[in-house]
Amino acid sequence: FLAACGGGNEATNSNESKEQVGGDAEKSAGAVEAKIGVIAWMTGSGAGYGEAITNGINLALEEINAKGEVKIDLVVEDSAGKQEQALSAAQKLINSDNVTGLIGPTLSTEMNVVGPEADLAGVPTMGTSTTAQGIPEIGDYIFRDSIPESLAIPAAMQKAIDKYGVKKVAIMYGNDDVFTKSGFDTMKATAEEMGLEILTIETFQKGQSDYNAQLTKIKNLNPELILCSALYNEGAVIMDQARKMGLTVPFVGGNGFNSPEVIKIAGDAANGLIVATPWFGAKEDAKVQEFVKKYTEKFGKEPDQFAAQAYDGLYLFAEAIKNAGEADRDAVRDALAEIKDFEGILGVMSFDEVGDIVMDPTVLVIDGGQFKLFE
Ligand code: PYR
Repeated sequence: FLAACGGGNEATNSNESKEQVGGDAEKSAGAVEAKIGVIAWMTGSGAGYGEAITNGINLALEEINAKGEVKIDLVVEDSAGKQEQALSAAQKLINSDNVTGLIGPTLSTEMNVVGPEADLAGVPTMGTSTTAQGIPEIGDYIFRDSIPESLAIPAAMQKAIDKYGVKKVAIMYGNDDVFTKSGFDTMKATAEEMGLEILTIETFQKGQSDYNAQLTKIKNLNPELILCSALYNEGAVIMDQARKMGLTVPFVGGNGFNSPEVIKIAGDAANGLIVATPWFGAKEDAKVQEFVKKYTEKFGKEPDQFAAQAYDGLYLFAEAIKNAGEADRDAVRDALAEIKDFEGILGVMSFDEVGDIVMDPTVLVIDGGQFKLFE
């Protein structure tokens, strides 16, 4: 299945890029050519992440190849949200496709196995949605352009606490995933630092469908805020079941929870979810608005943060390849590390000494079925 799926995507993507190069042959003369591998969660309960990520990357690819300074060929592989599948995808991309760099995988859980492999092989790797603690620290070749939970969650919690005068919280988290566990660690530490009373800590697992036991316990304790570290599928079902039992307090979630899929699954029950993110599509910024317009025209829906981070992720690679002047893995790794004040749709980006992005989060809330600025 993996080979068939990867092969299919590869064919589509290389046809696409061939067409673009063909149509722009003169401009492309002298362009630095490079192959980039993408590992994304394309099938199953988190397919919404992979769809947004590959859409964002494909839009960036079209623009970059049309400009003609760099010619990128993409090879896309599905990880299905699974460590083993992500790892075999990475091995294929690194050893058979001989990619210059990797974008992904989608989950921190997957990056924890792909990152060491890519680092050992000396393949520059950009996580565009991996926000757990310690991801860029995996090695010198591992970067990310998504802000860590350790920055995003305290920003969202602070705003929620200021606005609602919160003193008592309940925490829920998935205890079988690197990102949801890392988000929980930050939520607990931040609540303690802020002097909040933690009424209870409840856990769940991926794919769980009934959260009534945890939510009944939480409801009986009367928290003013629920801190919930979840991927969108579990998070949306939790909110739906909470609202159905009359638990109407706001939620604070992390990166994986920040997806329009939550609104699609939970409807009005998603109202009151507070998240911090570098991406806000309604920002009054020409570059942001042009991206939103093009993306919406091309894919028939608005981009989310996963699309935006992936779009900027390919641009960061294009910039590094251009500056390196060659598709050599080491040269591109060094050029990525040297990027300073790159103007993306997420804002002005630089990497710190470990390869983590330096960016300020914006706090958003779902209100009336839409993500809005939380003020
Ligand atoms: C992560 O796995 O890091 C996400 O943010 C989804």
